[in-house]
Parts: sequence; C-alpha cells; structure tokens
Amino acid sequence: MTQESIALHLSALADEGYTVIRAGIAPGEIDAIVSRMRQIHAARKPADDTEQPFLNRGHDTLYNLQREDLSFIRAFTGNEQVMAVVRSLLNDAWYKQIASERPNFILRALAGRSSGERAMPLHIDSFVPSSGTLCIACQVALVLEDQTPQRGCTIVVPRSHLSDRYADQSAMAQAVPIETRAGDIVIWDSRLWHGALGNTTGASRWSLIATFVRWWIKQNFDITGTLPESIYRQLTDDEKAVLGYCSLPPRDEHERTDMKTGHGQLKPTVAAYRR
Ligand SMILES: O=C(O)CCC(=O)C(=O)O
Repeated sequence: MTQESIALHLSALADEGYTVIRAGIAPGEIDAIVSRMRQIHAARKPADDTEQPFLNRGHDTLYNLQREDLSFIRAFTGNEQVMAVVRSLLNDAWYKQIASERPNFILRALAGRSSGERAMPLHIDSFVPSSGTLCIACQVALVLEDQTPQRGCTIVVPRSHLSDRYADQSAMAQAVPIETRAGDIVIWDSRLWHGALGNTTGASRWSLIATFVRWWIKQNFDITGTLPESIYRQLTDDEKAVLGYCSLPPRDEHERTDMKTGHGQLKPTVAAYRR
C-alpha cells in the first residue's frame, strides 16, 4: 500500500469514522483463519447467553483468540497496511522508549464474530464519546465470509464519531450497511456508532475483530498474563509491545517508576513478568 492510499484511509477515518481496505487479506490466509475459527467454535462449550455482554447475546462470539493461535495475532501484525493505518491512528508521539515508526498502541481484545438473527444495536466501543481529532481506540475487522444486509453485515452511522454523544438507536435511519467480500478489511474509530443487522440466512458470517487502543487503556482480559509460553516465544518485539508487554504497570516504585518501557525491558517468558 502506498503512502498515498494510507493517507486516503486515514482521511476517511477522520471524516467519516471508517474505511474499507478492499481485498486486504490473501485468499489462502482467509481460508486458514476461518477454518481454525470453525474448529475452535465446534470445540468450545457454547457461552451461556445471559452471561455474555448484552451486545453479544444471540451471536456467536469467540473471545480471546490471541491465546489460541499465533496466526490470529499475525493476521493483523503481519499486515503492513493495517499496521500503518493503526500506527497513525493510535501511536502516542510522546512514547519515546519505542521508535516512532514501530507500534506503541496495544491490543484490547481479539474476537471472532458471526451475526445471529437479532440485530446488534448501535453502540460505541470507546466507552466515552468525544469530538476531538485524536482517536483512542479503533476496530479492525477482517472479513472472512461475504457480508450482505441479509447476512447481518456491519452497519455504521457515518460521522457519528465526532458527535460527542453515546449512540442513539433512533439514528438507525441514518445507518449505512457496509457490504463486503471475504478478504476485505473494515477499520472504524471506536467512537463511531455502529452495530450489525440481523442474519436471516442461517449461514455463518465470521469476521475476526481486533480492538486496538492507546497503550494506557485497560485490556478486556489479562492478555499478557495468560498468553501461552509457546505463543510468546514466537512473537517479535513489536508483537510483544502490541500485546501489552511494554506498558504493564510496575508492581511498585522499586520495580520502576515509568509506566512505559521499551523492547530492551521485555522478559524472556510470560512467567518472568510475574516474578
Ligand atoms: O461484527 C460486526 O459487524 C460488528 C461488531 C461490533 O459491533 C463490535 O465488535 O463492536
């Protein structure tokens, strides 16, 4: 992807709150990811719907996929287009321990999602609205199966990320469906009012969704503490930073007084962070 097309995606994100990278995933990779997700879906006990977050009830959701397979992480970190866009959106320019052209943003959540029959209400995922020019969180959805309105595609209310308001269901009339093909990548600012239509086809509609946030935001799960050592061993320093290992809070002032660290302070194993 050229600098020019990255600039176009960034400008769409700034103005409309979302962008679509068409055919951003290699066909072989799509099949590998979706079949691994189907395997995990078949093996996991179905979640008790009442214990799921409200928005996910009635939908197939595979939580915490970074623990299952390196390929789920690398589908994002190995995609230069995605990394370039997300770095521009979320890197902290004052994070001096990591070179500015490397990521200092982190992964908040990595989940698989397929739409159920019920629509997913409009919502934001930044937890707080704002109308500022700086983004604090974004979602990157790797589309693994074609998405149409009948198959429960993502919907967004363009420009709502600048509204400084929580999502209002009466804005459904302004929501636009994002029709995509397997292999497309949709990126939206997490302040954008978005949701998904109900899937009336009976077919699955898997996408792999990463929520990336600025380094100081809390992660959905204990991503750093529960990563299998076998996956940690294979990560690059950039990937360790993205999973949060460079911005773990120190235990106390004797361990460290800076909230941010660089690659030089990364530890050899997951267990070593707990000592
Ligand atoms: O899967 C979708 O289309 C929307 C997902 C979504 O709204 C979310 O993950 O917050």
